[in-house]
Amino acid sequence: MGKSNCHLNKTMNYRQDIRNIAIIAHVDHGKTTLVDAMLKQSKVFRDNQVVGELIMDSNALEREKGITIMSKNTAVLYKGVKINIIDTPGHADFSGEVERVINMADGCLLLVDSVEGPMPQTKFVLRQAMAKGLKCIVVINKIDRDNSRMAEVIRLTQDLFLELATSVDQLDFQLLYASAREGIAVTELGTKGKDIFPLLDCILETVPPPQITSGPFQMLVSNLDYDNHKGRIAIGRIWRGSIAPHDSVAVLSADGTVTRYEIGEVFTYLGLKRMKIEEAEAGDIVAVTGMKEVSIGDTIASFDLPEALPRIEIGEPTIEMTFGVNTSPFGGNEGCFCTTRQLRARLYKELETNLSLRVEDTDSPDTFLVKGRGELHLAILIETMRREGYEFEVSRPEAITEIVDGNLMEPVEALTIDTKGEYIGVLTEMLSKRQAQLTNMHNDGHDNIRLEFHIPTKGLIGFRSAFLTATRGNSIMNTIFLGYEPWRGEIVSTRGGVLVASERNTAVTYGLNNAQERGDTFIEPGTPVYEGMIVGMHARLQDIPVNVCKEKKRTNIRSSTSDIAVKLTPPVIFSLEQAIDFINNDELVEVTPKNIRLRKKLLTHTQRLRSIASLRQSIKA
Ligand SMILES: Nc1nc2c(ncn2[C@@H]2O[C@H](COP(=O)(O)OP(=O)(O)OP(=O)(O)O)[C@@H](O)[C@H]2O)c(=O)[nH]1
Ligand SMILES: [Mg+2]
Repeated sequence: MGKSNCHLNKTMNYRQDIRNIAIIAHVDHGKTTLVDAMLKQSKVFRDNQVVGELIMDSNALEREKGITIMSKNTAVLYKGVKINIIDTPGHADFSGEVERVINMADGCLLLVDSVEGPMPQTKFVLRQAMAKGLKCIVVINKIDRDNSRMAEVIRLTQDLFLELATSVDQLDFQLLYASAREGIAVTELGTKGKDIFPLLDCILETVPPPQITSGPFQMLVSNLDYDNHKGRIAIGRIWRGSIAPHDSVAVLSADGTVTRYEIGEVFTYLGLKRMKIEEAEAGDIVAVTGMKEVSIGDTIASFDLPEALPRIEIGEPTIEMTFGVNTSPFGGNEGCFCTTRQLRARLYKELETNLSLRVEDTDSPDTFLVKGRGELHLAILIETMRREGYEFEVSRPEAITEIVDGNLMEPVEALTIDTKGEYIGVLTEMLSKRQAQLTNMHNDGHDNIRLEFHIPTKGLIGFRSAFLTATRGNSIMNTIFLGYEPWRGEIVSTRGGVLVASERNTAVTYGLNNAQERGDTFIEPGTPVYEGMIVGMHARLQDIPVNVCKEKKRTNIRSSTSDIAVKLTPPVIFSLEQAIDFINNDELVEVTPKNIRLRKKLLTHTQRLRSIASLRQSIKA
């Protein structure tokens, strides 16, 4: 391959020794498990190396939740060809990750679960892949499941291609069947598979090798990493030329500035390792060090010819909430980083890698507005910060509205629910209160019902936990962003009131037992509480102050606390996501490395009464 310093003298070429593929699918359809199989069978590990499962889900939260949150690179060697693989998350809240990395690939594996079939996120990611012109291989996965509906799933997948294809050749896709968990893939249904190699062969045959242009170096930064010794690491695909340590490059940033750097080290991927190499050429996916300031979307180019590649486009966030310094009476006691300065720095730092996130300062110096793709997107950020030692408070998530031509517009999503006949009534009732409109209903004849709705994003906030309770965990829901539509008016909150601690002290069994006569409690005896902290909920609308610290008067010796303890119902303990889902506009979630507390914004009963009175006044006026 001839190298040229003159960009006018471009020659097109292909690198037969590389394939770049992204693995895309709806959540849980088996992407990361398939990557496991490819890694294990292509022998990138030592024979005795213990590698486990879902190897690419390396981050602690990913392992706990069993989902992929960030897309990651790996590579396998097969028949002398390096297949660079990009594993992506399937949850709609992290779809920004798919948009971010998909342009490194020339082809994609679209996984479809053999039982669930194409789901909302299957459509979203396939549309992304088609827009980028990726060559698609469809893998019907989980063929080992005994209730798989192969013919139906294939038909639905073909329908999806018919709907989304922008050219005829996109309709022509390779179809394989796999059990990622068993590590097998076959090209014909009914044949017995023994390994994953038919899939790797199919990748070599159908995914075009990277097309490269000769000329000075040019690469688009699609991901960033950080190493204490090496500093910032920029990851991306080389589109033109080659790169070696000590090369002189320019970083072209969003605002048009051009900064000169000397490349430190150059790495490529193999298995879970980054391998240091002397030179990398166009078509490969590499990681390079040496740049102090570089962001995702920037172009790194030869200093002789600093030409920028088109920046990565990411959809806008739909949900916002505030992150503020913890103003509770317990504020500053449990975290390592509690100040405005620390909170602000951490949030703005997140923007470097979390591309679909937005952070804005607000009128209040202690509070920041954070915008994301969904409740889970923001909840993962909160949980990550909490584990890093940050302490702060967050507000209820709100849908982000826009004014277009003088009209108030709000985000609307498609909601798909897979359920049983017995729940249709309760679900449609719950959803109509949340301004959802039923758009489709399908019964497969075995009482498996699929309901499809259009629902404003604001109607989805707090819906997931109510949904799980109402269907006793027997149904699955999925959402996908549709677009902005005219504002449909406020939704009346259906949540009941809360039990609010009336003094600062420690909760005791006797006090909690009294509180349980009014509703369900959230805390164990021995929990420190403060005035204004939410300690329970009840069915009626208004909030009730309760004294959970009240001890029984010591008059009757026989009634020891033990006989009361028997009566105490176990508390309802919220996860972080449930807590965020639960709170109303006049409430906050206090997040510390040790605790998640719920509180009223106004801590004293008098303050709250006054605020209600003044609200009534203003409504009257
Ligand atoms: N029965 C069966 N289960 C599978 C198969 N492949 C994956 N699974 C299971 O499906 C679940 C999800 O698998 P993952 O590989 O994490 O799915 P994913 O697509 O990477 O999920 P996200 O990254 O969160 O979107 C896990 O419990 C897997 O064990 C398969 O071929 N057969
Ligand atoms: Mg995954």
